[in-house]
Amino acid sequence: PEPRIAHFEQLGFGMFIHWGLYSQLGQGEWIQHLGSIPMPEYVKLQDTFTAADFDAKEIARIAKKSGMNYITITTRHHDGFSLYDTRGLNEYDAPHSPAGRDLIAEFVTACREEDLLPMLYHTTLDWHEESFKNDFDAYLEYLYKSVEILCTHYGKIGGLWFDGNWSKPDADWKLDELYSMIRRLQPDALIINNTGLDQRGATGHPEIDSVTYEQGRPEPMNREGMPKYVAAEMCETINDHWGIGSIDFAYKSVPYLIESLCACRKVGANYLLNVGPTATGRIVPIQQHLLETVGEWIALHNKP
Ligand code: FUL
Repeated sequence: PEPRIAHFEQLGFGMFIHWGLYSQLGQGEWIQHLGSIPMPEYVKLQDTFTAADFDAKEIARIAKKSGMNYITITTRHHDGFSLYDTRGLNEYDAPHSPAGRDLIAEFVTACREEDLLPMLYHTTLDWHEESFKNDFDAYLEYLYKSVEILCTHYGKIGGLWFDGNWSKPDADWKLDELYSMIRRLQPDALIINNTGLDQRGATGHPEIDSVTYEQGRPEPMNREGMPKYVAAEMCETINDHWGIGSIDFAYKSVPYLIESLCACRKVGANYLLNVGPTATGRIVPIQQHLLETVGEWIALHNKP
């Protein structure tokens, strides 16, 4: 495998973070769409987004203590709101909210301090940008400029984790252009795309570095006929929501989480375990406790 892929495969366990405007409603990251919330209503959430408890260093410490080696955070989810400074592309971003900060800048710095690989989830499906519906070329330009910002203002990033191409399976997403820009600006960054398709689909583009499995048990990968050696990653959430579900107590147990991690590792896949921080950006204690207990088990396991 190429060095970035070999390195990624060794990381084993990562933290997935779904956090954004929707976290204030406590009903998952799809609530704008599923709850048919009109745009003028939904965007008001920007005015109350304070990030008052978002402490990237604390999150990185929790990940480290939990035996994790990387963190993948939603820099922008389907609602279109960016946790980073879009530098004039639009004003639907954290710096233009009461938070007034570039939260992704804080995130990448904190990851590096704890020797964690910062991975950036970025949506490709966008409910906020008009052009997504009526001028796809203009939308792609906006999307690619957005990704360019992430590739140029945050130092060396671990990679991009795209999600949403499945929303327009027949569209020409011009992925060659997007991916070659990433290779040029961030040669060591991984390119991952949660295509929502099967193993084949996920590797459908030759630049993809890792196959994603969403909430399923990964199987030993059949690499026959694949354009190159790729890693694998299974993402799963700690209860039934990605973005916080405030009355969701369907928590997975510690043995279940350990079993999931083992199920991944025994076929060489990474386990990306999701937490949904609160409206203000704090990892909820019960989630922290579950994670850190898995971390204790990992620490025991790694003792000679
Ligand atoms: C899906 C998304 O639509 C969900 O909101 C979530 O981000 C999950 C990891 O991927 O495709």
